[in-house]
Amino acid sequence: MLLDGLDTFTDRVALLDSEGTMSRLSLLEGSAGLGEALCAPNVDRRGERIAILCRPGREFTSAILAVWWSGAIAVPLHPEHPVPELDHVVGDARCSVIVASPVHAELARQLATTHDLRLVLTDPTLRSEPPRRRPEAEDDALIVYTSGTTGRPKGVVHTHRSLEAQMTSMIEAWQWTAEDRTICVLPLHHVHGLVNVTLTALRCGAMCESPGGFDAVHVWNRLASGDLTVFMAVPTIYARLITAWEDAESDIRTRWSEGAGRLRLMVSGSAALPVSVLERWRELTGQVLLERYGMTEVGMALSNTLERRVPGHVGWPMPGVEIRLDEEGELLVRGPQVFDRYWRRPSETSAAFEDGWFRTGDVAKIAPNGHRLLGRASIDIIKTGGEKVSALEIEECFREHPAVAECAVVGVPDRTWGEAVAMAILPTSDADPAALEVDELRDWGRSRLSAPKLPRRVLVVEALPRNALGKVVKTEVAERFQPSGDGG
Ligand code: MLC
Ligand code: AMP
Repeated sequence: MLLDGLDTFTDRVALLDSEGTMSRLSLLEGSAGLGEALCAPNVDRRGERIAILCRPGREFTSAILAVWWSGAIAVPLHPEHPVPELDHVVGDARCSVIVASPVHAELARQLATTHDLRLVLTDPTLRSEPPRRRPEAEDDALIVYTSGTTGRPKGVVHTHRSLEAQMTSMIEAWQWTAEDRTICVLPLHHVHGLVNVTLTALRCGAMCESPGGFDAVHVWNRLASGDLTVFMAVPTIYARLITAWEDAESDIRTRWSEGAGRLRLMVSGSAALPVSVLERWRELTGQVLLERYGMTEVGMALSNTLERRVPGHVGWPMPGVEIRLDEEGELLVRGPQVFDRYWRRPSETSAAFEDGWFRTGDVAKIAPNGHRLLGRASIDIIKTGGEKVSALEIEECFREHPAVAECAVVGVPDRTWGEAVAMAILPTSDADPAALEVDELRDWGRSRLSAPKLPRRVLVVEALPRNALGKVVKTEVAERFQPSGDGG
């Protein structure tokens, strides 16, 4: 497992962040030292939930390993999220400790006060021998929050065994080795950035760069540098890289294209990859993006292969994954990668499984060249920029807005974001029209909802379309939004 293998390749570089490189040995000892601090002065943390509010790079990676050395369950938070969303996660997970980077100390202190948590700051001077006692494979390791069709985001519990199964499946399918070097531009509170990129690189002795977020010019320069072998991102990121290339001078374009052509693998996932993006990327770099399909609950389920990549298709089951699908219908998944349960939601957990198979809620079709995804069963789940958001959660929030009497949220196609959050509003009788401008609504929502949930398009209506039972007809709401090239 990941912790057991950390003392291999000890002299190799584990990661590169704004402070420079860090060897696997330093990471091993540093994380063990932080793990001790989490348990000081001799508290058994096994099974407790520890929130992580850390900068990507050495601080985040040391923190998650430290949580695991202590036997606790990691609950990664996104430091940019508004306080109400962080409160929901920390409260729902019933965390007892928060480990934070010094730059996030103030926010961590606020959360610690509200939820009565012990606060531990990352500290580069901590060092220790790794403890002998390791978590068991069946122990809970991670809770990541995901939006659903009911209520607020829920916690998806992965064990050490399910994470291990995900990592080894990806290592086998995509032939990761210790020679690989990658860059993580995705957030670490989702499986894509956390498991697929950061932990899998660590698991096989590869190196991971952490610039701390996505910046198109920086990514192009790193792709062009010759230092990287593997790159993984969501379709929106490829779309934005294409835009940045088109905005660049011709000598820069040539350098970027030539350099990016030398990576051994570029993967796209978390949302449908438009064939137009795949084709344009091939024109710019010579790389054929390998598209795969996954989900927080199941890790990576379907993937094109290194040898065979079919545009518009998501390929075949990943190693260890079993799928059930009649010709066309809801995709069901089974295998050791699948999560254990939704945190403290037994009825939602049992509703999500059918005879031991996990119901993905995605509609798929078996095609001669691999599987195709046709969409989601629920119209209330929107994927924007690779982030899954719940229309119902956004509606609930905006119903509190003084100018909003009623509202209905849908996802509408968008070239950059895949889907854009669009909201039809029936205003209150005395609503100030200026308050219904999209920028005003976004600003109002910013302190309540994370960025992907803020509406990009708004339509003021005189009535919402309803069926005979009085239920809003979302398909009709979506039709009222005229096609638009780009949500900005
Ligand atoms: C940011 N914005 C978004 C957004 N992210 N709007 C809609 N959808 C999103 N996902 C807003 C910002 O608030 C800002 O608004 C404006 O867009 C431009 O911001 P930016 O700074 O340029 O965006 P950036 O921060 O660079 O974010 C874009 C992104 C990010 C694509 C890098 O969204 C991202 O990391 N997405 C990936 C999410 C992910 O990891 N998903 C995997 C889930 S796991 P304003 O008003 O402030 O200008 C999973 C399983 C699997 O799905 O299969 O992998
Ligand atoms: P999340 O719940 O954030 O993990 O998102 C998982 C969802 O993203 C899946 O259920 C799919 O709807 C979607 N998804 C992931 N990969 C792909 C893909 N390659 N094509 C289409 N949809 C995808």
